[in-house]
Amino acid sequence: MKTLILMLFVVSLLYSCGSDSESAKQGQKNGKCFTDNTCEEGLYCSNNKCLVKKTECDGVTCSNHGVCIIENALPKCECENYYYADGIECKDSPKDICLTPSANQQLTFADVTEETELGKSLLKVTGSNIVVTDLDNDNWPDIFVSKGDKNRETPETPKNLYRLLKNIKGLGFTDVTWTSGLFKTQSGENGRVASFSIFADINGDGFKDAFVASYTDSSANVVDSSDIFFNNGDGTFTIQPNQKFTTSFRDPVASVAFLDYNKDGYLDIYVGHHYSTYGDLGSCIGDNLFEGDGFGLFVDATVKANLKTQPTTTQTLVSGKNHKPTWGVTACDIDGDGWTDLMSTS
Ligand SMILES: [Ca+2]
Ligand SMILES: [Ca+2]
Ligand SMILES: [Ca+2]
Ligand SMILES: [Ca+2]
Repeated sequence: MKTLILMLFVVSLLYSCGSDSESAKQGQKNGKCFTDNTCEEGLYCSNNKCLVKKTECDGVTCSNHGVCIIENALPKCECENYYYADGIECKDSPKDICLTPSANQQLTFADVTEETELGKSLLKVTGSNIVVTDLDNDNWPDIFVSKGDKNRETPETPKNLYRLLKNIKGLGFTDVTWTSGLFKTQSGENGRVASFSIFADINGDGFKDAFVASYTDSSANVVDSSDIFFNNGDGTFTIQPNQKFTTSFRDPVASVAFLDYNKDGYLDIYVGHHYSTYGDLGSCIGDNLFEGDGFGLFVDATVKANLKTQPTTTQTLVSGKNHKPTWGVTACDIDGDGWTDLMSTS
């Protein structure tokens, strides 16, 4: 009988030892983590111990610079100031949009204007505005250049006010100004006021759409609206129904920036307005922020975003809250808190 009890004790000891060694295996529940601080699927590593995930945020450290929240059933980091969320990490450098090449970067440039034929027939625009962007997603950057003029140009009356140039796989450029649809008016004619343009994918189809600005102050002979154009997916564009991007009859839009100010995933537009009558501070109408719905519709959110300025009076001049003639605007997360900031210069 004593022998049987001893045997049972040994068997039970062996069993419990075996059970302990199973649970202690690396990567398993309650075991140590693998050497790269991971565990088997469904588990996460905490203090070198593998624990069962109860929520999607378990195991998400946000690089120890933020907190994990669950949004649409997925983990997401809300990061501290000076950090931004990249997946489930909080990174400590500014987004690329705020970076410029460092001074010690050895960049060299060669003049290829003639070689690419830009110096010959293609580019006679005495342009002050240039945008380089890939309009047809062929990975070759295309060029929009404009003079910033207040007049219309048509195919029949060329004035070299603007040109859209498609990159031919690095071999040169071809003029697609009149075939692109980007210079059509609301009435469908080819040739509009196109003082400058900026590009971004407004409707999320992967192709860059355009905001074509019409700078038409009191000296302009013709008034075109500033308009949204959707990219058809091949570098041609379709004008969208007119929306008022101004609060006055004239639309002296001097500079524009796309941003997502409220982080709803839909691009918004900040529009900087110059003088309505050049030199007359009283003619300024102030900048406006327009909130986008992702489908091309924008509504004025200037007041809602506390960006409203006032007509020029002695009081508003002193407080600095008067409408000013804006020359340039830009949008960028200056302080790295994840919220895009604005700069408007006058
Ligand atoms: Ca291209
Ligand atoms: Ca698009
Ligand atoms: Ca938005
Ligand atoms: Ca910010």
